[in-house]
Amino acid sequence: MPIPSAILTLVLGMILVLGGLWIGQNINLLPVDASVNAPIYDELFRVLFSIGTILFVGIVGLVVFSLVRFRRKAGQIGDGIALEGNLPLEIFWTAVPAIVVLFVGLFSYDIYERMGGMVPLGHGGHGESQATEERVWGGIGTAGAMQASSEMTVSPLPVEVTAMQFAFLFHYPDGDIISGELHVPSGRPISLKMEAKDVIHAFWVPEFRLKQDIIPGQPTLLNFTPTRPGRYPVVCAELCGPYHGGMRSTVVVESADDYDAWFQANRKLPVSEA
Ligand SMILES: [Cu+2]
Repeated sequence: MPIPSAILTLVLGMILVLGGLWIGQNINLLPVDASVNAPIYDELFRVLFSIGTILFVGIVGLVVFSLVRFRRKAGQIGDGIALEGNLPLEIFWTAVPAIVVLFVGLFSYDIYERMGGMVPLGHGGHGESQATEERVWGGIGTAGAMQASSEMTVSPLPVEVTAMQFAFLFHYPDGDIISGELHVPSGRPISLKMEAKDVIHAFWVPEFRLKQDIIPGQPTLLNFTPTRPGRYPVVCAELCGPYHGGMRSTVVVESADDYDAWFQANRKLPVSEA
């Protein structure tokens, strides 16, 4: 007795969904996670990867199956049967993508909020900018940074980032250090205030899962807490001219002691408070 096609479709559908979920949970395509924001973002990526795998394998599988199963038989000429209108099927294939898109949209919003994207800006480690009522245009607030250190006794480390064709410059107001590499201590919240000199650039560290535009004349903020010592690339992620592809720097995440040593060796100003 042949297996009814409805049962077969159901079983294949379940295998597809379970397989997609397994792949999303167990196959990791991303670089190491090196900030507090990274594991939050990775949750979203795993879900998107599962959905993408299910849709890709399901659709390509169906196309290949149809190519083989409904192939023209020898001696068969003329048009196929005229098919038109199937209301339940049309409702089904409209509703499923609508639900998937709605779910992904709401979930993305939730992740962005948990990373600090919805926190009002201007409350970072740049007290002086608040005094002058300078307008900040966008960025990631301190929520993601705060989650890291449950004891919020550590104040965020302020760093001013200047982007230009084709380099990043990092200025540490505390010690008046200007560096081509971003040095940050692991475990401490960092608050970047960024502005561009010429055209729009973007600060992107894949290991941090963070990316923020840097705009001329409109400062943006990016708050994060690095968690894993190492050297990670800082990549310009906004096409900014002919040498955009070479616009890279490095973020060096070090232990508090190593960072202090670097800071003391490079600072120009005496620091009032530790
Ligand atoms: Cu650039």
